[in-house]
Amino acid sequence: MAVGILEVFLVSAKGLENKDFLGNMDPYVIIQYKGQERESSVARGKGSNPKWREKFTFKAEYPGSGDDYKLVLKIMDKDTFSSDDFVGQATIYVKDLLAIGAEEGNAEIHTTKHCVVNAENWRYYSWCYFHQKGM
Ligand SMILES: [Ca+2]
Repeated sequence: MAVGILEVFLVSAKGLENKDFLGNMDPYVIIQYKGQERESSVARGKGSNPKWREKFTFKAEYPGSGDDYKLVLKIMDKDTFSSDDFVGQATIYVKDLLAIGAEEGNAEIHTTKHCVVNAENWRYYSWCYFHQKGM
């Protein structure tokens, strides 16, 4: 079994539906991988086209338990006086990335567009990298 670090570079999103009725929304992203959760900073007032440019790391194993090798990214709108609104969700499947990383020591998915559920034109960009510990 290969044990390593899965890195996700959260780049930007485009064409999100604006969920804030007062003006431009304040998008942030909750990233989940196999029970681990990370949260991005809030792109205050950036509305439909936020940029984050932040890197997150997760512990990853291949082959690990279960077959759900996926990163789930929930895009939310931060609200001050009410609970945050759900904007959209994207899933990145990393099984191939981990499999190649386990074989070669490391592997990369270059910056890629991912569809955000609920609408065709929503796009989310990210970059993923997996490297084994000790390599
Ligand atoms: Ca807001």
